[in-house]
Parts: sequence; C-alpha cells; structure tokens
Amino acid sequence: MAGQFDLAGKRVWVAGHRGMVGGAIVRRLAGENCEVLTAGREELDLTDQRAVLDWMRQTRPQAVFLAAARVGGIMANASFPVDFLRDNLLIETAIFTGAQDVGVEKLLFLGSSCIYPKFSDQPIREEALLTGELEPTNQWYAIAKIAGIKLAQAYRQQYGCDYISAMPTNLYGPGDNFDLNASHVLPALIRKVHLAKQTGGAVEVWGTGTPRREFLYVDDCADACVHLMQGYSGDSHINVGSGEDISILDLTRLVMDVLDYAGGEVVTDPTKPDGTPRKLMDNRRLRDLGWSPKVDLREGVARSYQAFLAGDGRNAG
Ligand code: GFB
Repeated sequence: MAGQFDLAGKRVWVAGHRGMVGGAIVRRLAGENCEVLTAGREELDLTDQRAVLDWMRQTRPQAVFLAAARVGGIMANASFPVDFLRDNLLIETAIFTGAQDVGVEKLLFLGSSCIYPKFSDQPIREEALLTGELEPTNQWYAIAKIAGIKLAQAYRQQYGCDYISAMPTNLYGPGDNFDLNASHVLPALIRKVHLAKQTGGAVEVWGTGTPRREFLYVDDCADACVHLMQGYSGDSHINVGSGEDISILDLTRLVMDVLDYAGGEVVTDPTKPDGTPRKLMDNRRLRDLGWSPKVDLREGVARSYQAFLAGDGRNAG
C-alpha cells in the first residue's frame, strides 16, 4: 500500500543516532531538507519511559526512525539474554508510547532478519514470521523485535497511527562494532584478517564456516528506510536485503582478497555456534516499492575496511 509522506520541513528523530544504522540514517537525511533530532545516552535513557515521554513532549518529533537497540553478534546474543530481551522491549515500549502521546505522524521501526524461524524456506518471505521455532542463540533479540512489529501493528489498529516496520538483513559498514567478541561476523573478519596480515598468522572462523548469510551495506539500508518512510504505509513489515547470500568461508576468502591477504591460512573453530544455517530474505516487496541496493559486497567490504582503518566504529583502527 503506498503512503506518501513528505519529510521536508519536518522534525525527524533518529533514535539510536550514534549506532551504525542510526548514523547512516542521519547521513542519508542530510539530503531531505528536514530537521534531524538526536539525543545521546548522556542526555536521554531510552529505557526510561518517563524520561522518553518528557523529552518527546518537549521536542515534539513529527517522524521517528526507531533505530535504537541493544545489538550484537551470535556470541553476545547467547551470552546476555536479559539485556537483549529486556532492554529492547523497554526501548520500544517507551518510544512507541511517546510517539502516540505526541502525535508522531510516521514512525519506522527497525527489526532484524533473526525474527524468522531457524529453518524457514529460503528466500524468506514476510509471511514466514511466527511459523516455526526461532534460532536459540538469538531468540531473545528476535522476540523483542517481533514485539516491535506487533506494537506497530497494534498502534495502527487501535489508534490509526501510521507506524511501519522494516526487517534488515545482516548489516555492515562505517560505525560498525569491531570488537572480536561482541561484533557480527563481517566486522570481526575484517579485524581478524587485518591482524593476521600483520603477523602472517591464520584467520580463525567461528563454527564450521558453512552457514550462509545475506549482507547489506548500512548506507543502502538507510536509503531503503527513507524510501519506506516516504512511500510505504501498511500493516506488514518489509524485508530489507540485498537478495544474495554467501557462505561464511567464502566471505572469509572475499575479505582476505579485498584486504590483500589471499594467501593466508583459514582455520575453523567448531566449538563456536553456527547459529541458523541460512537466512536469505525475499526482497520482492521492497523491490516492488521501487528500491534496490547500490553497494555490492566486495565494494562494501573495501569501504568498511577504510572506515575501520580510520577508526570509524567501536574498537576500530
Ligand atoms: O554475524 P553473526 O555473529 O550473527 O554470525 P548471526 C554469523 C555467522 O558467522 C555464524 C559465524 O555462523 C558465526 O558462527 N562467524 C564466524 C562469526 N566467525 C565469526 C566471528 O569471528 N564473529 C562472529 N560474530 N561470527 C545475528 C544475531 O545472527 O544476526 C543478531 O545474533 C542480529 O541478533 C544479526 O539479528 C542480524 O547472523 O548468526
């Protein structure tokens, strides 16, 4: 369902603006002639419902990109289930409650492809949601993100709010987290290959390396979010992906090639979890809305490595 929404002249809050996705959305909004609102952690605790409501009543955003969340890779998710479930539920309920209270005209909630069942038919269509068991390592984050989708639907149904949801695939790019324990696979591999190249050592890959993952450069994701904010209004969440996936082992070799360490040794650590075997999403609905990605994986890895070297990201450089 098309839903034209003009950002020009509007007060637009990017919740989570210091994160990788939030930062990319702020970059993308520079070309939209709108007033971008942001609030740092030191100014606003997004898990504090009262504080969020007061802040929203003072600043009165007219549109919200809900990109704030506690995020992390497979080990972080498996290690801190309370943080990933509770903090994300608190953030979502605070911001949705405040948005309806102050009459936010349009809100886009950002979820994740981990919301889908572990063994979904591939590519995964939006209709697959809640049709099977979740992947145990990130079920906590998945439940919190599914709750966000349901909140958007509930506010649309009960109050007629134009709140929508986007489900990005695995994202990477400037502002990523390169910490070897907490990060996602792609930034971890960039840092591991960077370090291995300096010592001539092997590149360690968690798990078997056989799972497949889809990746989307974060600035493409931000562009898709603005596209949806401006042109989509509907009950269903929309998958945001590149439409291509790659095995972790082949991804490792691609990163080694881009970072000029193609001859390095690769070793796998089967004691680490593989997670879901595959989660390639069907992006037909987004393409039917007129959007397609611009940055391919090889180019995206090269840009991410430059960002890493420039210290653009947590534990980068
Ligand atoms: O990116 P990742 O941590 O998360 O792991 P998921 C993807 C795959 O890469 C897994 C393997 O099979 C990992 O075992 N892998 C290999 C590594 N080497 C490494 C490494 O050094 N670091 C990491 N992190 N992985 C996430 C969810 O699942 O997907 C998040 O946990 C979020 O909540 C995100 O939903 C989109 O792709 O398995």
